[in-house]
Amino acid sequence: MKQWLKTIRKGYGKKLVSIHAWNAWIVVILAISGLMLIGGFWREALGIGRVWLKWLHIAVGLAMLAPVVYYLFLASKHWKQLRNKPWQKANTLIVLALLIGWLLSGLVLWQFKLAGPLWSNAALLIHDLLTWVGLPYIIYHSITRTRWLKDPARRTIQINDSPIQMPDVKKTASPSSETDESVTRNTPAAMSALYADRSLHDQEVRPQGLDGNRTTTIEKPQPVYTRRAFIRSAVGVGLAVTLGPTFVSWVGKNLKFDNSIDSMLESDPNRMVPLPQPLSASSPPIGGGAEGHFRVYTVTPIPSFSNANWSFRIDGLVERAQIWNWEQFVKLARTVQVSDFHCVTGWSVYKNTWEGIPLKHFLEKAGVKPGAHSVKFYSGDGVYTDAITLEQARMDDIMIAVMHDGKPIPADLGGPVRLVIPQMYAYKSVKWLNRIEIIDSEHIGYWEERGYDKDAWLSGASQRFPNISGS
Ligand SMILES: Nc1nc2c(c(=O)[nH]1)N[C@H]1C(S)=C(S)[C@@H](COP(=O)(O)O)O[C@H]1N2
Ligand SMILES: [Mo]
Repeated sequence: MKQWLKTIRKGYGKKLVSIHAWNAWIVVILAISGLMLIGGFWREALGIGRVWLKWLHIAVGLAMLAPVVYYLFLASKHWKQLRNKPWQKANTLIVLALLIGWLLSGLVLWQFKLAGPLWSNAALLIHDLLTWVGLPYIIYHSITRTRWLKDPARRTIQINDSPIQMPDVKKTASPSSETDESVTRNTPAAMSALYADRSLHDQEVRPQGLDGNRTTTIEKPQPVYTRRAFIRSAVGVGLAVTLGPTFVSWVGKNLKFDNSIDSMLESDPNRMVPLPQPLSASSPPIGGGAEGHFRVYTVTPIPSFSNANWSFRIDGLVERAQIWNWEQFVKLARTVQVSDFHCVTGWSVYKNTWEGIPLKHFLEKAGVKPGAHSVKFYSGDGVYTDAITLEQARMDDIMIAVMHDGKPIPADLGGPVRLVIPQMYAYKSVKWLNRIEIIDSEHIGYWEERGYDKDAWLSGASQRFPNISGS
């Protein structure tokens, strides 16, 4: 074991450098793919590519295990090198905590079915939080530390300035001490695509005293400090402007500032008349009010409807195909039920009080013909579809929902009418539902065509509330 550790630590400085460089690239790939996975824009634009991107993100995320574990073997030695460098120590700890936090929460998100919704929720929150705190931190550090931001003219002077340069270069040549030193200095800057380049030219950079806390050999008085200060603040402002709004909206969503369903309703583009009136079980909602926040997911621009362009129909293998306009549809008898809502990406909304028409009622009214195999659901967005088997469709708690917690469903969340299948992951719950078709074969839904599991059963989640019939 000791012998083995020794072999591992051999060439310690160089190893740290290459760990750092590898890790920098891994973080770059993870950051880009991760941000694309979060972004609503890319959700729309990528289509099937999103599923590949997700696998790439997972695979590269797992690959991050290698440099992190490798580093942990070298950590004690590295730590000694950092003795007198509290800032670098703090920095190393922060970066390590970030990487390990991302790794662990990412593992849970990857295995969301095993983990169950509670763990996935926590993991997603942590994963996001680390991203919005950690990513700006890492970007800031790598940018303010990369060489291309420094004055090239000055660099040239340094290189040609042999009397100054000499002692350093010599030091570099001595194997253990210098390599370790340079690494110590570089490690904290967690990510930099240019890192490898930087370490190559390490000795020319050295005298510039990159870190305030580093005691360097000779330092010429330079106006560059103000320049660097300028660049730092410019980068800071740039980051604040670009990442800030997303961060703020993320905080807002999670701390319930503004993405309340009420505010969605206030600016709701749907114009349905009359509005549905809640049953007594809906208002106040028997579930006590939903806990958690819906993330608005859509693969198309959010459609909007009015009485003029909305209708609802059931057709296909049925005895009595039927079509309703809105005035007729709001008169259909509704029931109320409470259920949890789980997305495969890790978030959930608990205790939703839905009011609507059980799917079963539609099937009975229409009369399913023999030979029917599946029930296909169409979205009014013209793109999204999904299906379940006829047997599944007979479950009591599948609902064509019209109201949520006693209010109309806003367009953002699939209103005026959306499907709710409480015992399956939410990608089955088609938004802007406007057509049910009974078909004689199976149908592969939008996300299933793009890699999602056809089997969307919630395993970890047991229904916490029995179905409740409205009155
Ligand atoms: N028409 C349509 N329905 C949809 C989706 C969609 O993109 N378009 N996304 C599904 C997914 S993956 C989830 S998690 C839920 C999200 O519902 P919400 O946007 O109301 O939070 O809607 C489902 N139904
Ligand atoms: Mo989802």
